[in-house]
Amino acid sequence: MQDIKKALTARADAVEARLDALLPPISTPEGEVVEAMRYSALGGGKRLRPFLVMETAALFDVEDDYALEVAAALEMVHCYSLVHDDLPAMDDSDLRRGRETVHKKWDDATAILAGDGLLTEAFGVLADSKTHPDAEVRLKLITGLAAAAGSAGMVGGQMIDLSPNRANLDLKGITRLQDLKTGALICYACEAGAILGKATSEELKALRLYAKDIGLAFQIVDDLLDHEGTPEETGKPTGVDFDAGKATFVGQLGLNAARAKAEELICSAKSRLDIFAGKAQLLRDTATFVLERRS
Ligand code: GRG
Repeated sequence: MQDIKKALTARADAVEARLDALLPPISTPEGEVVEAMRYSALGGGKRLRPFLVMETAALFDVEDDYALEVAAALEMVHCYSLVHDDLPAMDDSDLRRGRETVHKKWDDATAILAGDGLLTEAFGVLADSKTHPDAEVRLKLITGLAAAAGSAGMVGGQMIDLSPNRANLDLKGITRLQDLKTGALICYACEAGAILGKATSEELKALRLYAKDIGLAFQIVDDLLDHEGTPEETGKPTGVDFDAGKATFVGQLGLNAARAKAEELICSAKSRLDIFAGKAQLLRDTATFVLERRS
């Protein structure tokens, strides 16, 4: 666990510096929204998605500078989703990454615009030739992110999460919801590394299956932390889904079976990487990290 934590921190520092450069503060009147974007994107978070982009790209010896642009763009989309998710119209949360949420620190309108700004900026970063010299690669990165973040991915999952039927979902329904809401961006993170690395279809398939397994395990662990974690550990309120009466993996399976399911998925995720042999060790360790995380 020590090595993976060190590797995560090193990648997170690089992503932080890149985000800082990509979102420079400005002093004109619209600078307030940039301040809110920077507040959301800088200074916190595990940076798991950027890490997955960079480590999957490393499997194919992609230059770190290219992978870092994609990692930063994806983190912008993730941060936008958190800012909007915390709004009163959605999860209505005051605490994120151990700090006041954007709409609490500013107001709802600024939070909406900050999220919109981050989402839009992300596609600008992917379209920039700094991200990759090959326009076809950039196009694949853009269409992939649009699919993962849009109504067939994260936005669709969030819609199901907010629907009146949410409380009555069965295990299949919860799995689909989470595949879209949380899994789609995690899957894109691994796909992006494969796109940058011009992976074979077999390699792409292996990474997609790995991502699907860790994405679901990530969500089950999120449910477990909602029950067993504390706001000090997670940096956000706990017991929220339970109090809201939402159907969750823990609610459906019970604590022990939910943990066993997460363990099984992590074991499966690691086996998906066999074709990459020793080169994928950090990605195997990442799977363990997803299972053991407390935040
Ligand atoms: C508003 C379109 C829209 C979507 C929101 C991702 C999301 C969809 C909502 C977040 C709510 C939530 C707590 C989901 C559970 C899993 C999850 C995505 C947790 C947050 O991701 P982490 O743990 O956060 O990677 P950090 O802060 O480490 O980046």
